[in-house]
Amino acid sequence: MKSALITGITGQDGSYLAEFLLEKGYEVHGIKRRASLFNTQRVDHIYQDPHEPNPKLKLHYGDLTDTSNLTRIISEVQPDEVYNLGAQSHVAVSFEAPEYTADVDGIGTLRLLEAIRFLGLEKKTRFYQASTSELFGLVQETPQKETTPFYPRSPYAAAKLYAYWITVNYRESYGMYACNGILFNHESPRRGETFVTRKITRGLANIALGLEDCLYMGNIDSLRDWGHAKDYVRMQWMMLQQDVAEDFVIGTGKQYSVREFIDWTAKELSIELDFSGEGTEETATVKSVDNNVAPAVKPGDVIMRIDPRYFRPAEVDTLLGDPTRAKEKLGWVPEITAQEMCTEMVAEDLKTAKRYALLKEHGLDLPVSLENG
Ligand code: NDP
Ligand code: GDR
Repeated sequence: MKSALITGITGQDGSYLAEFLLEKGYEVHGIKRRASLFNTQRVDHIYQDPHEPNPKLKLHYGDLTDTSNLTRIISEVQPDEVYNLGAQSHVAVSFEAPEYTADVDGIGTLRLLEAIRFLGLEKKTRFYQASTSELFGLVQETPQKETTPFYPRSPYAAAKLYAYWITVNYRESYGMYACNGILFNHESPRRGETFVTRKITRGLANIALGLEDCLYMGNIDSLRDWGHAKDYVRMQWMMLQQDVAEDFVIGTGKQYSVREFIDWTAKELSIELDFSGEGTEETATVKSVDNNVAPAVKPGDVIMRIDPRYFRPAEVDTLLGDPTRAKEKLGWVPEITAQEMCTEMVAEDLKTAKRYALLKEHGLDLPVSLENG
């Protein structure tokens, strides 16, 4: 039986990857951070009681900033594969916490690679690094592929640039099977609530049911290549099953604006929107609505405004992936379109909003914050 260690197992990708590897018969180990509240919601459904004989999923307390902890866990687990998905992964937050982001996302990667080498596992343990399309930043060619020059535009991207190159360096210096998946944005109903797609699906579902009034957005002209996290974790595993370690760009080859994603989401909720105004004055007003689906909304309601607080000091305006190499060499193609993903996300967020609306109707407290992210 193969064993895998996943950093970031409590995150979006980590949870899908853990499910995927368990189905493949792996023993899966994950690193979770100590938090003052439970933070394992995304993996609770696959959690196995450690008192049961031979649990296939084991969680270890740890942190990417803690070298001795990482070295001890790797020494205990002796993993065949390490997936480094742990990160301070929010681009806007990285401007607020640049040093911490560099430590976790950049040096954290070095700590893992060095632990593998120090423990003499460099010929046994294969290493996957969660690299990102944010490396392309201020894009130098369109679409972006493996040979496109990098131009990071945030502390997050600069930290991930270090992680990218140190992964290449350990491959070249020590003959490690170490590779980078340069992944474009991928989303799902498990996406963190402050990333743009989930902020939109959750926010508009809440507005449809009267739990919120208005969605406040940043730069809605921004263009992204959005895929589904399920398709992308399959690819992470495939990258570690080759004869030779190589880096791959993973995207869908299609791009849409944030404004289009807002429009799709509204349509899923049977709301027709009218976008008007420019720049920070732009708004989205309800043109028509089916009140069976969105009972709290009426024509004329302004349900989206721009709030400059969500603008970033430097923006990545456009990203579009060219996944040709992944298709030709690995036979990988994305199976879920961005629109299908949006449909799934809205359905899930609407379900949750209905539960909260019911609680509110009965004068009960809402179990989660409705903070707009
Ligand atoms: P999430 O933000 O959903 O998950 C990040 C994970 O990292 C969480 O489990 C989080 O723990 C953990 N983490 C954060 N800080 C630390 C730390 N100091 N030590 C250990 N673990 C930590 O990200 P995604 O699942 O979306 O992304 C996975 C990886 O892929 C990330 O590295 C991200 O940068 C990268 N990436 C993501 C893309 C995307 O579109 N989703 C695209 C390209 C790359 P906790 O739950 O406790 O917060
Ligand atoms: P990104 O994702 O920065 O691409 O990083 P995010 O969803 O945060 O932003 C995408 C684009 O939408 C614009 N935007 C807003 N973004 C947020 N979060 N909130 C808003 O209100 C808002 N309004 C407009 C942003 O400016 C941006 O242009 C994600 C993360 O998962 C990274 O970890 C990963 O590496 C990259 O994708 C690929």
